[in-house]
Amino acid sequence: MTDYQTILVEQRGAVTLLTLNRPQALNALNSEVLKELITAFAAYDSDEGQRCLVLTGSEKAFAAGADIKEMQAQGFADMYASNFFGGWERVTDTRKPWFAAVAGYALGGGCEVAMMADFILAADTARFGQPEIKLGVTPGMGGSQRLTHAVGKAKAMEMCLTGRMIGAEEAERAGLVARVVPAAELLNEAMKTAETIAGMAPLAAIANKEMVNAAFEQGLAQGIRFERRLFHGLFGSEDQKEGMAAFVEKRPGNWTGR
Ligand code: CO8
Repeated sequence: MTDYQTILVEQRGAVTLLTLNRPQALNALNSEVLKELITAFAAYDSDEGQRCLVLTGSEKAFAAGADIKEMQAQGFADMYASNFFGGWERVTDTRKPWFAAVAGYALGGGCEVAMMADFILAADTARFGQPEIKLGVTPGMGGSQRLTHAVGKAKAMEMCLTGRMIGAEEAERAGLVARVVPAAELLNEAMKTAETIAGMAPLAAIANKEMVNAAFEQGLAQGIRFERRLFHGLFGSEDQKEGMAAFVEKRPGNWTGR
């Protein structure tokens, strides 16, 4: 297995558990973390035995943002020439399901990475915010777009303009997180949820993910057409035959991913 410095990767059955591991910097995201995440996500996506991935951090911080110390001295030309942090698209291009299990701080880039996930499962200790304005900058990893899609203009604007953090309950009410669980239960709940997803027909999981994401990328009529085409397409799969036969025969489906 690849030797990672800033993340921990563990396979638990069909679930990949990926833990951000820079405790000295509250899991701040630097170029090394991004490079390792790209490798780990690509390995997950191409491993047929892995069916769901959980991205998590520590009790204190999912991630306290992009690494300010790495960015501090850079100028426009440095950022633009290196397309700094442009590689995150390689994480969001992951086709198979993955979600974020967030405890503690998810700030700036940390909040943005959590929002890249298919959904967020939050501990009651989770705190979300886009405090970049306090550093004289803005979100830069999709936060202004994804946060606004998730919580609407009023709350997104208030959070971006003031840097105010919101707690897990407020985040759930606002639609930012799927579910809040007690902090002590976060990992158990995340594994249970991941195992549920891992137990589903793999092609259907990818198709469900693609069509829900389409709702953010295209208009309603186009999205509905896309959904119908994918739905039709699954009738060319063995797992559709198996899933429907299993229902009629009152037994669990036995998936091949074909
Ligand atoms: N970057 C680098 N180091 C950090 C970061 C960070 N984002 N956050 C925390 N650390 C470090 C601290 O410097 C400290 O290190 P040291 O012990 O060497 O001084 C260590 O982690 C522990 O942090 P604190 O002592 O500050 O811990 P506290 O419990 O007192 O405070 C907070 C916790 C409130 C989370 C505080 O650390 C904080 O405010 N952190 C910064 C939060 C922030 O501003 N995040 C946004 C960063 S900018 C960003 O994410 C932009 C993303 C877009 C990039 C796109 C590029 C194209």
